[in-house]
Amino acid sequence: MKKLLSLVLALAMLLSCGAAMAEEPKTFSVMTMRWAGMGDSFATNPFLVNLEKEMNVKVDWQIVSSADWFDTQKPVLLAGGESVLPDVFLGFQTLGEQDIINNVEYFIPLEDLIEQHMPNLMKAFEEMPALKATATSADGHIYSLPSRMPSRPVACNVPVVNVQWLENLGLAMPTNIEELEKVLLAFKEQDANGNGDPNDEIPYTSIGFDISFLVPFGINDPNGTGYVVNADGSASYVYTSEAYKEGLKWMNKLYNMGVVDNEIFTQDQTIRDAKCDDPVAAKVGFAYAWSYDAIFKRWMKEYQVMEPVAGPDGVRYAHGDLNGVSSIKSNQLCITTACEDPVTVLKWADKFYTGEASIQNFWGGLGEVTTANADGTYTLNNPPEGISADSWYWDRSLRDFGPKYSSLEFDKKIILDPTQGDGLKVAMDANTAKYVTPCFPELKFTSEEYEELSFIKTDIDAYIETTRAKWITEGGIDAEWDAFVKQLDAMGLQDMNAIYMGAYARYVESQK
Ligand SMILES: [Ca+2]
Ligand SMILES: [Ca+2]
Repeated sequence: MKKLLSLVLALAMLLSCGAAMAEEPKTFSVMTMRWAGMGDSFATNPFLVNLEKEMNVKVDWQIVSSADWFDTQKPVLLAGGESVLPDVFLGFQTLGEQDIINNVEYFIPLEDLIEQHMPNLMKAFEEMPALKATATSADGHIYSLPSRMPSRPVACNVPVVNVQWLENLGLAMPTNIEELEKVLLAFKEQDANGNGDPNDEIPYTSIGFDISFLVPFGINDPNGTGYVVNADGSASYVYTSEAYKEGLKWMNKLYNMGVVDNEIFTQDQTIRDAKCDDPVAAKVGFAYAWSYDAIFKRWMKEYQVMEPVAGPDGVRYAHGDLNGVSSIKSNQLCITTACEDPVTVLKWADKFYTGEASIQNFWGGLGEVTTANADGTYTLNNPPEGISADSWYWDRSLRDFGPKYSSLEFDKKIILDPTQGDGLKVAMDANTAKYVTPCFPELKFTSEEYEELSFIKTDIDAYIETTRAKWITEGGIDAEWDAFVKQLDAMGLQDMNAIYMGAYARYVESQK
């Protein structure tokens, strides 16, 4: 044992002498989760390889697979404490906020170090205060670095209509909910797809209840939080609001008219997709969709993203996030107390916070997956024969995981193919993004709040789901509304609202 110790000491001395002369690279371990079967090919991304040389560091990548991570490895590791922890965790799926805040003694507060050593991130915080607010934990510290992904659309789940059907029936593009109602009814009553059968059209379909359908009533909640930001900047709960009630009444009316697919509450994605990509005829008239190319496939050319219809108040609303849908993420990199040199890690991580670094970490290296053009723009290269673009990006980059920041300005320099994939999502913004209003962000809570929410929210969400399905298919919302609100209060809605409003106030405050 003594011999070993002296050997280690000698080695350490040798290393530190070596560092003084030849500047040995500083090594730190980075643990990151990849989806099962993906492997570690991303680590050969030229940006990451070159950055090691530039910063004179050596990253010891510790790749864990999603197949073992969540149920097995992560709980063991967090229970094992500092001696078994890596220096760094990377990726919001590797460690989430609850993992960090419930084990906060193992994580280094980074806010002062960020100020001293991360000029790129400081600039990003200044340009986009939501980035800083998202990174700030409930106790006011920043334990993990955030990301903003490049070229994300502002609007999500946009309204898509079959324009061939409109033409076949001589109908104009609907501009408000009354006109939409008439169009959907015409789709139902007439032979909109022109195959001789007036009864094989499905005017509107979705998988389960889709909150997008109530967007014309002023409900914008792309993060699925259950809360909306009102015009005066205050926030409130969606499912006890007048807008939600009126929206469901309208949906029930449409259901009774026979224009809402009566299988929405029973069908899964496979069944819905089969309807949208029917081999014989286009079968669906109207839907809210993310990538409508991926849904309508062979009929895609018959569909167009329309401007959102105006609601009862005459205003058009769209579903989305002004900072980019699902663009801002927290928990992308945290440093444990096992790390001896957090400053070196942060100096390395700061290099991730430029536009050029972000496109390379989101799609792939320059000269390989991405190209820097002479005019200052950037394009994506075509994937090798037989590989889909998305799997190529996952193979060659950190993709959704890790620090990134593409500014709104830098986004404009990225040129994507507007006919498919990520580029189509951005192109779909043309008719919709201008109607997007501020949305309620994903928030961070204290350990106690997470625990309380896990009790209250599960019950409340389940109750909301069952009442909603009944009110859409059978009606009765007016008669049952007051009892519904009373029941929610009995289930702890006011406590839940207080927790959310407190966390939202902290979020707003930490933008300053
Ligand atoms: Ca019909
Ligand atoms: Ca037909």
